[in-house]
Amino acid sequence: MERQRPRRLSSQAMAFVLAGGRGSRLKELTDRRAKPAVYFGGKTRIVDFALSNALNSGIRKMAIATQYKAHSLIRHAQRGWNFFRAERNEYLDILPASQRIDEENWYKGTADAVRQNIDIIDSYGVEYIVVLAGDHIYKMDYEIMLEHHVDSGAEVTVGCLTVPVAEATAFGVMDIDTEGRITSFLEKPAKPPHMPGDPDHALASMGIYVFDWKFLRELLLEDAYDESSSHDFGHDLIPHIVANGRAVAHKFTDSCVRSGLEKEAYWRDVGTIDAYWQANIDLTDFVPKLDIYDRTWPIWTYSEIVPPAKFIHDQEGRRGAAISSLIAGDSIVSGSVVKNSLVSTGGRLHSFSSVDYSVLLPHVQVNRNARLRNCVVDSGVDIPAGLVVGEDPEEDARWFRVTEGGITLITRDMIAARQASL
Ligand code: ADQ
Ligand code: ADP
Repeated sequence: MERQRPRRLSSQAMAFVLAGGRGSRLKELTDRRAKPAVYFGGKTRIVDFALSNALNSGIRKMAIATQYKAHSLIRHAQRGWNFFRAERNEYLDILPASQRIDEENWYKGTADAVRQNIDIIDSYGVEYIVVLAGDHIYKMDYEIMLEHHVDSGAEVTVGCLTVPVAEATAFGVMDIDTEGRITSFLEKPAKPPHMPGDPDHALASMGIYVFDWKFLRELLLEDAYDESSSHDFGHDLIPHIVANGRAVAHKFTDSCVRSGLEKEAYWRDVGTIDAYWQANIDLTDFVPKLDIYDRTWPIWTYSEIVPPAKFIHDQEGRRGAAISSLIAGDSIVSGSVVKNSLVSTGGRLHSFSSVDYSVLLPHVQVNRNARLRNCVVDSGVDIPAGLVVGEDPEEDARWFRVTEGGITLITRDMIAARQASL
């Protein structure tokens, strides 16, 4: 009988999570926090997916490179990801830009974020480095990607998936040969090449990479002296290895099938308000493609210890109810009806209000007679009594941000501006 390969590569690997980008297409949701710190799924934040994947894959050494508006992210990591113990050879380091060695510089690019921390990575004593983006929603077992990397003898293994050609301008797009070796790599091409025999799809990089640390270390030191380089993985390092070395593609779908994690591969960038809203609302499906209830692959987070969500009749006897919705702890739904929505921790929904197809971040208050439809409501917003959003786009656009897809983003500042004008 064939014996199972022991799970071991992850114990020789570290995860380096890139969490420095702003994610400006999320508009006012990232005015005060970096995209990885944005809440997702009622309790978690976006970065929890990459970190949980690493943890569940068996990786016990991690670093998070932060830069833009890092406070909310750092606070979250300190509160939620503080269980790594040096005594057990486990580490989680938060690496803010401009506070390293004697450099004055911020991270010039994603590769520079790794380069400026070479000494810390050296101290972990690992063979492999798994470079991750802190801003994607998906479940993935990186052990399988590490095995593929070692078995194929690649210098870099790039996670990839198929995307519609029209969307491929936002990605690194590659061609591969029959063995999966990457033969060309174009970062965000204006006219993306399609896959052979499939004019509608392109093979896109997920922006996640596995390297032998020794190999990457050398390359980063060379890159640092290259004045033509923007010190970015997608723009500089990956195309360089494709042209001069051995880069191999690791297909996300195949990886999912092998790990048995999801019935259907699910990966989202949630880079825009529309995509962010949709991925959250996807969780309200009868059988969502992304299973956050899988106890074999928990998505870990920081969460306050709070009382359970409560649903009550109001004093006039109107029922407080939620249907096809995710309601986090410390929420009170009193004489209000919630449908196909997410209410994060500490939601307070009052009588005669309704919430449909909306994503409420923590501590949102919806006062009496307010109606919300197709909204994303930022944390701490107090929705005034009687406010109706999602029924008259022109009126909504006077105060709030209405997206092309018809989703309305509401923040504290927007509500304050509206109230001040009344
Ligand atoms: P993008 O996502 O556009 O493309 P980028 O903006 O560099 O690339 O962001 C990648 C990750 O690095 C994000 O998590 C971001 O927060 C972080 N980041 C950005 N600048 C940083 C800096 N200076 N310091 C630290 N962290 C930083 C990349 C690849 C593409 C690939 C897509 C997939 O370049 O080839 O297709 O990801 O989404
Ligand atoms: P979180 O992202 O943890 O929900 P908040 O939404 O409360 O945190 O705040 C996001 C970030 O904005 C935090 O870094 C917080 O310190 C900061 N912040 C909150 N309120 C204000 C404010 N009125 N002015 C400036 N910064 C603020």
